[in-house]
Amino acid sequence: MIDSSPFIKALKKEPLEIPPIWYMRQAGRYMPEYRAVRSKFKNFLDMCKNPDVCCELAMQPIDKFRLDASILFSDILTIPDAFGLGVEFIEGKGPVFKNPIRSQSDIESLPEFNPSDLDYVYKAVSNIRSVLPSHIPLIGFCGSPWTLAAYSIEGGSSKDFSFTKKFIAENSQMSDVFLEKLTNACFIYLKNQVISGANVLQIFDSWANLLSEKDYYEYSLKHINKLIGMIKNDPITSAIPVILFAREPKCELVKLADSSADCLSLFWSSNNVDLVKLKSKVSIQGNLNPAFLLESRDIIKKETYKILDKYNNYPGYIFNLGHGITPNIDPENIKYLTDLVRSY
Ligand code: 1CP
Repeated sequence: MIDSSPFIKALKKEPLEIPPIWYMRQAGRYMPEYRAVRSKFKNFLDMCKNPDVCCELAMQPIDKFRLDASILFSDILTIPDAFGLGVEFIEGKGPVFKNPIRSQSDIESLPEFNPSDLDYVYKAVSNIRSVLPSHIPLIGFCGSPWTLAAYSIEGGSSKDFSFTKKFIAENSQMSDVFLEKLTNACFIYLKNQVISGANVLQIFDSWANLLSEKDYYEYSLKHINKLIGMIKNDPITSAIPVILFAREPKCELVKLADSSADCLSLFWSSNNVDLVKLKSKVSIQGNLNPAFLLESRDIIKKETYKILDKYNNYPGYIFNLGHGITPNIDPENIKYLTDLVRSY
């Protein structure tokens, strides 16, 4: 049933008449239904720790827009939280870590990752899978080791992550140890999501843009390659398609395609994509700039058609945004966009 869904077919690079559609951050603050549930929780992570609520939130955009894929409702920062770094989301400030990584000894003394600390996530996956129509695939996800390390070292979000950059330059070897620990944790975490019912996996390298090309290979892509290698070599996860999202990496996209990811999710500024080089390797997902959804319907249409014209003949193309839906976007525009793509 799942294998014949348009989304899975696209991930296997099969050409389709109409591209499957889903949206990064399809569940979130732009939806009044989400805000109603969110208002009952002070700390965002407490909400993520409630599998019934996660199930309800994951289903909201599916029920409202009849999308072709569902994504687990959770966050990438569950792993640093499980390592004891004390993640909290503070209104207007974003994530704040009580115990960030500040020294080599903080890395040495990290507790062993205990996968069962994230049982609440696996339970959310199985709850969502049990209510999701059987033909709609469920995407499980994690942050890339590098992106998780950046938040953990910085102690939260930042414009330029300058503390993190200085830390890795001064503690290169120990940073590698930390990245290894995160890579192994990501694998076990994703494997448990698959055991619980995830049909597809996406890795978010949201801070790929912070690194020079050389450092990107060393601190991020090397570990992503290892993570996807583990997924592709484990009998439980080997058949699960993997999508890689990297925000403006400084290397050529074909280098990401060589990671053995099945699909590249393109950031909205990735315009000069060498489709010929990518064609035999990966399917493509993306990449309308979410900011266009704040514009008039005419502009939304024009910009959407530009994307569809470009990727129309690419085998295994999946329509998505080039980053997440922002809280200021009108849900009616998501409906308009979805209809637009389906009637193209
Ligand atoms: O207060 C609120 O309501 C919290 C808003 C929110 C939501 C809805 C956060 C806080 N996370 C999420 C859910 C979420 N996050 C999902 C599932 C929902 C869906 O996609 O439908 C997913 C897949 C994520 C992934 C995530 N979290 C990423 C990777 C994708 C990306 O945007 O690049 C990242 C970077 C995060 C970290 C994060 N989570 C939340 C915040 C405010 C942040 C920090 C963002 C920053 O550094 O600016």
